[in-house]
Amino acid sequence: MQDNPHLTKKIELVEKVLSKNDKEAIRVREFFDAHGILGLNFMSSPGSGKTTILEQLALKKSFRFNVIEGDLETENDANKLRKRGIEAVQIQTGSACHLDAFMISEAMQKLSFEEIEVCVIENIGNLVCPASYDVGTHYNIVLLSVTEGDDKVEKYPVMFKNADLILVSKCDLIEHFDFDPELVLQRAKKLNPHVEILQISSKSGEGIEALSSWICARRRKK
Ligand SMILES: Nc1nc2c(ncn2[C@@H]2O[C@H](COP(=O)(O)OP(=O)(O)OP(=O)(O)O)[C@@H](O)[C@H]2O)c(=O)[nH]1
Ligand SMILES: [Mg+2]
Repeated sequence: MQDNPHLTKKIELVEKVLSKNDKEAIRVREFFDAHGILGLNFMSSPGSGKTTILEQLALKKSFRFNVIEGDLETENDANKLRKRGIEAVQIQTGSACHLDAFMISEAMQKLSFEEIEVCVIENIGNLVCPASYDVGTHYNIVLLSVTEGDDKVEKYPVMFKNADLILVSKCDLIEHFDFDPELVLQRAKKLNPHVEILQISSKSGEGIEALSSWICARRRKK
């Protein structure tokens, strides 16, 4: 096969961007580690319930957290969390389909970390781009709502391969959909044998306590 110089150049450019991002992500993680903060990256398709779960965690008050919100437009999600007493910064990417470590560093300047134990990043809603960018967090939490279908693990393997915890969200609706959480676990374990899975519903409250405990168990020493 002949070399395509345009393709080679594009690959080199993408690698350069990713390696710059990785270095910045290390700096973000160093900041978290130096300040005893647990960094969590929440990722999923749009509308699978990320913000609603964060609102539930805010009501529960099991740990002190702040939030960096990512969306293409609007300040809506940050405002929802502020109403619950959570300090939140909204990043509006305009067109970018993921957050990167530089955006996180900039947003962190606007947050106070003194009393904070956990910093949550709510990434842009999609199962593709966010999976490729380290944003300096310690764990990836990936939501898959029952309304999306249990085949998504196989269709979007990069996202689920990098998940530490999968939240099967909107499980209050499970009886209305052909969704098998056991199948999700089997498929996810093939990609990453260490992955954990929890069923959760912000409507019924199922799984909120378990998620809260999962996070509390991973808090750093202040
Ligand atoms: N039935 C049901 N609906 C839910 C649940 N969680 C969230 N929803 C609804 O799903 C919709 C989207 O929820 P969000 O929390 O905004 O989803 P998101 O993942 O933050 O969405 P983006 O930020 O746009 O990516 C809202 O109408 C919520 O009320 C749940 O557990 N059960
Ligand atoms: Mg949201």
